[in-house]
Amino acid sequence: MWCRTSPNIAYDALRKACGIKEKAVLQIIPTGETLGATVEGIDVAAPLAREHFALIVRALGEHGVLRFPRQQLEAPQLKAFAAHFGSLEINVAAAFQEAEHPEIMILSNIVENGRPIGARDAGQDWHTDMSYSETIAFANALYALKVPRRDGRPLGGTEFANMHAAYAELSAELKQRLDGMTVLHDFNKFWEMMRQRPGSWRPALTEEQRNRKPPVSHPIFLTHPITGRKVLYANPGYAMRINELPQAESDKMLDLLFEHQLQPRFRYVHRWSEGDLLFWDDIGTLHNAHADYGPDEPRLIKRCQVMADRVFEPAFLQGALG
Ligand SMILES: O=C(O)CCC(=O)C(=O)O
Ligand SMILES: [Fe+2]
Repeated sequence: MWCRTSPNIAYDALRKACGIKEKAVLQIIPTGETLGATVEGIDVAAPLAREHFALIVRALGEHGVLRFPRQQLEAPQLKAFAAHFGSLEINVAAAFQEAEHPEIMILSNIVENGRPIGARDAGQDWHTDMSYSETIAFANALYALKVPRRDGRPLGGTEFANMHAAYAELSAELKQRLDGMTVLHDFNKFWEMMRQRPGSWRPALTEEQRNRKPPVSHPIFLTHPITGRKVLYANPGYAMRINELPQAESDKMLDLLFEHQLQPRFRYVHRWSEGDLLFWDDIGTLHNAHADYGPDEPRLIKRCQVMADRVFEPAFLQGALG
């Protein structure tokens, strides 16, 4: 049974509709924008109740980006939460992993004793996490410890684009024409683009790293496992070409799709607070980390990537969608 969540649904009605006990109720408050909801009434560090798991999966499909405010998480708890949704990825670049917890990556511009403690430029252009991987990503969990601020305003926001909406608003002709086509994605595209930026810390990928993540193809339209609706699955960060089109036509079509998918009406910015756990759907969204803060405005985020190895399984969906 689908529990649509809305700020207007009273606790009691929501509880009854979902058939869950009083203390298991959590509140999902949509931003009212194209993406995003705040999840209240849950301590992410505590064991995850089955009912909460189901509500979170559904809300993730519906809202794309979930914010769990005021959390207190250590690496094991961040990992334990994320692991409910799929296997955890250890990034192929193997840079800035938390000691003892290689599944946790550190994103930061902080330098301690002359050494950067994290990747300072992670995700600073439009992309979809791990579209370059044979098994794609399902979700990403980012936990904010330090948020840069200027004049009291938070900087370093993370912006998202809604690929359910982008697909829905493609013309019928384009939907039909592209249906069944596939896109080639390459990890090295984004890596090299970032590497070319002035002052980049990134070394060229080694042959071994490139061999571990060779370019892969995925359908240009995916059926989202949670919503059952189609999404546009192509992104400027990793998409190289549409395999079924001649090169020049593919280039033109990708440019058109990138422009389409990043229109302001599909976009939503998350502005961070310390203690936010942000959990987003990587199948139905793109994102871009805003690089609008300086080296003396510290940002520190811990990140845990969830793969889409379980979300397509009937047993997983049964547990989440009933
Ligand atoms: O730091 C951010 O806001 C997002 C970075 C990013 O793209 C990621 O963690 O996948
Ligand atoms: Fe990312």
